[in-house]
Amino acid sequence: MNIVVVGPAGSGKSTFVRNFSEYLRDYDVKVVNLDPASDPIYSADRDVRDFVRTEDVIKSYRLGINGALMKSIDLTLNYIDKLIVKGDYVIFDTPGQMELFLYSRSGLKIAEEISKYDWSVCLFIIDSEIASTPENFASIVAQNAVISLRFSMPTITIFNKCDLIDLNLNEVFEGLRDVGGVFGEIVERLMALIDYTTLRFRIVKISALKEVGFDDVLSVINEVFCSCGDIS
Ligand SMILES: Nc1nc2c(ncn2[C@@H]2O[C@H](COP(=O)(O)OP(=O)(O)OP(=O)(O)O)[C@@H](O)[C@H]2O)c(=O)[nH]1
Ligand SMILES: [Mg+2]
Repeated sequence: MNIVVVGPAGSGKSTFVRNFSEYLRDYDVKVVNLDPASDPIYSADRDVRDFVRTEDVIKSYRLGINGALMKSIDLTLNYIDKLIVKGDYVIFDTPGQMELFLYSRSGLKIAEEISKYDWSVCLFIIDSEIASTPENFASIVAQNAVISLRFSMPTITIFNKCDLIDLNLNEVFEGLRDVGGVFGEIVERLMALIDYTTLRFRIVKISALKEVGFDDVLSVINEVFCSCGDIS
């Protein structure tokens, strides 16, 4: 199966990819770097930077950093056949600028190509600190739904960096009930979305750095896989 790791800049995607692939070493696990802007911190079986490097795109196309990142993702699409690989678990690391990947046509095409033949799941890696207020938690629920819809993949939200903050989601849920006014109405409706996202399965808290919670990640992936059915 394919595991596509997405999340905001610095949330710990690459650290997760490095350590989770090591955790899965008894399987045929492959790692693919889809971030054209940074060298992988793991040994990649496929690396987009063999074909597209954002620093070169800046020079060749005389673009600023955001334009170059967009262009890099467009160029990545040309090499997608060379970047897709088979394995028991194929883990894809994605660019830090999640919105460029998520909202661009090329990003969407890349996700489509990845999930064409094999069952695919998205792991949405979030820094636990960001999830610690009711408002932010609600926006994460909304983002989870956006990722599922855009990529047509079940999306599991993973709360990372639990070694730094002990996220008490019961408190966050309590806080959500107390939010009033217009925002309260939005939150109330948004919470119904939890039933439609993989947050209903289980809250998964991990430390990608300290390798905590990886058993949970694997079992929730398998739960989602089973509930979606074998589409082979
Ligand atoms: N304490 C702690 N630090 C972490 C954890 N996971 C990642 N980090 C740190 O967070 C920083 C960013 O980690 P990366 O793995 O590069 O994050 P990323 O999402 O790949 O970043 P970009 O690709 O730049 O968006 C690094 O300094 C990591 O060591 C964690 O579980 N706990
Ligand atoms: Mg990274």
